Amino acid sequence: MSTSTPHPVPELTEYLRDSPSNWGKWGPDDEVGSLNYLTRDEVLRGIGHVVSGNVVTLQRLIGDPKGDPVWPSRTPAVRTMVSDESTWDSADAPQYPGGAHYADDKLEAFLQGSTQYDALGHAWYDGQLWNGYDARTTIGGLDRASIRPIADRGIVGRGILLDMARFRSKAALEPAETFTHEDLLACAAAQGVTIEKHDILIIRTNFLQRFFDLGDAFYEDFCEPGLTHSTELVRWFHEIELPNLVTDTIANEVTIDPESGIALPLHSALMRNLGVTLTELCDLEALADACAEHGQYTFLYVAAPLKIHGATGAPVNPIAIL
Ligand code: UVW
Repeated sequence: MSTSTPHPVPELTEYLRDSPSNWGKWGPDDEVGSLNYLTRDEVLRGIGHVVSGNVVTLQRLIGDPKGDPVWPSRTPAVRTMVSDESTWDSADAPQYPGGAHYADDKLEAFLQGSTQYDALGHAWYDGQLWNGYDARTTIGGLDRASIRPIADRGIVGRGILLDMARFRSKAALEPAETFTHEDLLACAAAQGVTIEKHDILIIRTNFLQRFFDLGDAFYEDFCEPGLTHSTELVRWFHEIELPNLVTDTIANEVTIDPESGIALPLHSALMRNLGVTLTELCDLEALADACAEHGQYTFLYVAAPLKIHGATGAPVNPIAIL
């Protein structure tokens, strides 16, 4: 990963001192943060944007024969066959009345290793998670702000696709290429849509096409493109009461902030401080094509991450209904 910076890197505690916070807004026991903005009215608002009934799934294939892109310290999921027809070549094979055979398999996977929802307790600084929970509640499994309350709730609302790659007339954004909330607004205007309060923001970069084009060289000087931190950007997210940020990159923001040199500062400013839920590693290609074909960039967005006790995140196959 590229970590060279022109000056000493500030600590997040100092860097985000004046950053907005939603701690306490939904009570001392809240574990879903800004998803609280997705009320029943927001579900109905999302349904109001269904035009043709075209259903597009947004999950990346797990166990893709062409490879699974992952954050550099993680490894792709491994699926192992436990039983198949060859099992019955053995005299020890289980025998069921009637003679049925079956196939079984299992998956060993990082919960953040493919399309996933991050729990609000997934990332923190200064010894405290979302809503002020003690970071030591993460030891051995998340006692607070795990994925479970988010999975119990589900995520439904109006989705809006911002196709940054197409807006910049590129097949895909470049490594370390950045954009701001002003760029998102300009992209929306070019698409003929307006970002509204409580929208679920879905940003396409198509950066992961480079993984499939380059193979292992993809990880050299690893720095994904994405949103860059500024206090103005965080205030904008706060003002529009954004519940959920969804991208097709591994970590939702530029890997190393070019100005401060901090790694993933928006994980702290948005997830830890505002309670914004992050959804990563989506495959937005079919959605982008459908949106461009019909000039329709808003739709119903539905996601149900898996319910896993104490987990830091969970796989998901989000759905856009246009
Ligand atoms: C990291 O935790 C590094 O990234 P993500 O939020 O993508 O899981």
